[in-house]
Amino acid sequence: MSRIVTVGAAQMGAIQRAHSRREVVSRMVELMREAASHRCDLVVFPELTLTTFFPRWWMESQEEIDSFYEREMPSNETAPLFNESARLGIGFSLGYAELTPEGQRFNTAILVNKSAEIVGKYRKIHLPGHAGHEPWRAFQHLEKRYFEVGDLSWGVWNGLGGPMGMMICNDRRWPESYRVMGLQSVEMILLGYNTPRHNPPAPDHDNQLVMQAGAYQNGTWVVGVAKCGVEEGCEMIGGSSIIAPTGEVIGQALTQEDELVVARCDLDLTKSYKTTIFNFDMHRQPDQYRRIVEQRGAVSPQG
Ligand code: CDT
Repeated sequence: MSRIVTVGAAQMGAIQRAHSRREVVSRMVELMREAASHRCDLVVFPELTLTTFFPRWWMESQEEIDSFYEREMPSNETAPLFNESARLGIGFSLGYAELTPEGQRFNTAILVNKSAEIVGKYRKIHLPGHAGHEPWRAFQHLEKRYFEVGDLSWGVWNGLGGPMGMMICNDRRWPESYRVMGLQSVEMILLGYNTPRHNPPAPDHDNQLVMQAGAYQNGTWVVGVAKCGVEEGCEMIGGSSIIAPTGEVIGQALTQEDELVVARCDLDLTKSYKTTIFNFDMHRQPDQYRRIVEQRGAVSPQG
């Protein structure tokens, strides 16, 4: 049985506030068709794909805030994606703002198999930015206002050719995100991002290095997919990348627009890492890592 998974990183260009979900979904269906024509097993869409990146605005009207969330998945507006997935026999992952029947709000990603069934769900854990209005910023980053911390940890699921997991945007900067999945033998991590070129407090932070490190240190493929371009005056980075377990970038988007990057990923490439230098069972020393789960912030050395 083949261990090759052909993946399409479906980078999306800017989505303005005036763009309807129907317009966005039709762009996504185009990318899905292109992926199918390249015989992709699955196609990966960005974080919060269906609307503009709304946490850039301080909003007070609940009705206005609610307009950015999905109450059901699939819905009338997103059904074409699921229909096309089933018709073409292609899986996908999709990020969206989730409003649960209990009124909880999460920054969510789902994994959908080739029969258009949702097989996995992840809710973003590392929410960046701030919760209060900070008018000095050129734009807000209010994920801490609009979302709760995810409550599902990081799962790993079979069903698309090998064990796959998801993380979302800022998670990619944190080694814990990768390692929780590494400990479940993940072989491909799918992640979407919306990253402003300039985060006002720290405009110089690197993007790709973290994904390369996470891939190598856990012996896994990583597929990082941007929503990019100039959205409502805010420039967001592209550079969607497919990264091998070697840590090498083997495919990368060149534009800041809708663009599909395709790679044939041999999941068996993960093996030499997982069975030698990163044989976790042989080499990890969890007793010595207690501080990681027992402490949140950094302390200073005594004396
Ligand atoms: N969407 C998201 O998580 N973006 C963050 C930007 C941080 S700037 C406050 C990122 O880590 O790319």
